[in-house]
Amino acid sequence: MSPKVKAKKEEYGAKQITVLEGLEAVRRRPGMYIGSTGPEGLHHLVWEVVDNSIDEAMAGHCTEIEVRLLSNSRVSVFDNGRGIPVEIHKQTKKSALETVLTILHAGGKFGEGGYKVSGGLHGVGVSVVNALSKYMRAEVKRDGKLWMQEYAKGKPQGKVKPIGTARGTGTTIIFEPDPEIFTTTEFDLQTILTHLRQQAYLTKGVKIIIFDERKAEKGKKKDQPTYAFYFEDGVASYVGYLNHHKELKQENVFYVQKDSAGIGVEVAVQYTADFKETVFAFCNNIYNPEGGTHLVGFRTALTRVLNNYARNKGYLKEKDENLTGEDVREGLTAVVSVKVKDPQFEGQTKAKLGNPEVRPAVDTIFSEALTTFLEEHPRDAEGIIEKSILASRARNAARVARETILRKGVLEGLTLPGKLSDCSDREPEKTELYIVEGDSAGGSAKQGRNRDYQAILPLRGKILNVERARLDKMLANNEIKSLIIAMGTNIGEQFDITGLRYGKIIIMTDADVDGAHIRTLLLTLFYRYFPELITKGHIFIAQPPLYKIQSGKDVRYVYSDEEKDKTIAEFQKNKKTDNKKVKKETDEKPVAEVVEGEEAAATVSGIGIQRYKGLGEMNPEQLWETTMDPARRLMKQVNVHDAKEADEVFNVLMGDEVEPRKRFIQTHAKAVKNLDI
Ligand code: 0RA
Repeated sequence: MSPKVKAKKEEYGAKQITVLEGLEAVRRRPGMYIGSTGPEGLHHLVWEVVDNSIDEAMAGHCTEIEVRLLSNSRVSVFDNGRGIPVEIHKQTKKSALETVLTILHAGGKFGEGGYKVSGGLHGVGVSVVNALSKYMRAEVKRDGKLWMQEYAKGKPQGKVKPIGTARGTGTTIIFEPDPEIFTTTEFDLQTILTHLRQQAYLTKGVKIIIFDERKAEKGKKKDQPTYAFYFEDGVASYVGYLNHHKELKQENVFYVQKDSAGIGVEVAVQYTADFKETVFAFCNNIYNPEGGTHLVGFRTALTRVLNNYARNKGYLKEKDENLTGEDVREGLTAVVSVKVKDPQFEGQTKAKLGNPEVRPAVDTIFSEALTTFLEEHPRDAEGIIEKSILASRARNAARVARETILRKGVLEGLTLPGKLSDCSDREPEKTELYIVEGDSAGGSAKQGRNRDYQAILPLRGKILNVERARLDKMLANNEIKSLIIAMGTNIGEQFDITGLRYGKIIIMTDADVDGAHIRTLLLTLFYRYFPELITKGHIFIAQPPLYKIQSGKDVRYVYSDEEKDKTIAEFQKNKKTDNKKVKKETDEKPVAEVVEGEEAAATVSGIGIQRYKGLGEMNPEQLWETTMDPARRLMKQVNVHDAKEADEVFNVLMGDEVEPRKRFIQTHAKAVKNLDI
């Protein structure tokens, strides 16, 4: 054994072994560090590397970050910061660069107390990226030299060494995700653009450039576009972006950036004519979908300052009640971004900020600045206050409307609607209420059902279809009233889930645009007025088949175009086999002409295909077999996410603004091309 080798062996002391174990642990349980080994985890690698450059930018040492998507799933991230130090690190006795890239959580040790982006969902350190990469290369420009080290699965393939001279300073990290770890190693440009755009908004003054340099697939032309994000005004630019295309109630975006007791606070606000609130909260550039103490501080300050202003300027008279939090949030677009040294995250997904000291910091900085803004921009102030007062009136009007229904319809009458075909069972664990669109489908459902436990309530589509109907007006609508009475839960403050008469409430509409419209409306109704029915899993959507396909006596109902093609192919194959004329299979998809209506069922070499445009086209027996029989039917249980989405669609489809509605229909026209429009 040569002395050199021996010396090297001594270097691999106890410390080094734990290092290797650390990175081995990352490879053994990648999910623990990056959440998943699917596409999300894969992109996490990029976020992790870019975060380090963003830290350098936030510390004021870096102005530009370049992200390149290279061929073979490689990604390169360059920043013009100070460059990761390369000298020997005291504790590890290795180059600081090697330490940062090979030791878990070593990344922050060299910082000088700046805010780390790390600490939230990301922030596991670039060494984790290294461990999960088949190949990595780090290049550092420092002291006039270009330093370099390469790694494989996290292990250095040599020492950190100078490979040339360099002007300026900076760091480049190139990595290639390990296909042994990830289910896919293909990066999605859109995902990367969206994330980096957001990071650019949150890091004022940094320029992020993205190059897609991947080679085009065979036969596909591909240009290699460049994107650059640079926002001088930080989150104020973000709010402007969120509000483009929206009707504004406030001309100038409110903006403040200030530090208080070591907490950095940045807030931007602009009101629109929307009914919704769009507020994003971030801590150390990490989005907090569940909010947290920063959001609480922001909201309390907003309500208090707007009420004070409205009283002082006489918008609210003595007899008037204060504006509620809900009132001042209607039409609000805001971004709240805080920088905290030691962030604590809590909640279901560790995405809610918990630090208590953040709340008063945001409250103080935001309320002072907003008070000044309102004084200096009286026209904007007027727009905001008028919008909030309008929201308050609408809410009161809706409440009165609801209470009227409660008194007149549900509470006094208490008679079940005449068009309800009730079931005989009375135990909600067993019973189901089908809400059916249209009288003819209602007729089929009535005849096809099992009357022991299935009740049918037909709703007349036309009435529900009135465009631009407001939800509070809906509540006064007889169709909706019937539904509420049939369900037995009452509504509003009187809502009582123990009164629920059916365990399953099933929305059964046609597979066309009108059907989708009515479904959206019903889901919105449930989302806003009966959320507990959704969270407790009582709401379902029936899934009628799209086609009936028949070959001889073999009858199949299929629920998608894909399934249709598959079934036809299967039938054709069987036929060929039957005829003992087995030819070589081709890849060609079966071409089948579909004719609508039972009589005109299309035939493709003896295969009958019938497309169902509406529930009414099925006879009662078919409806039972395909859509209502618990043993055979397909149903989708509605979750809060679905309903929330429907609520958003509802706002677009039925809101006061015509433009977004037009846009929505245009952008979604493709998605619904198979439907009947
Ligand atoms: C700590 C100290 C210094 C630089 C960095 C960290 C640094 C880390 C990364 C990661 C990606 N890009 C980066 N750029 C810089 C330098 C301290 C000094 O020069 O005095």
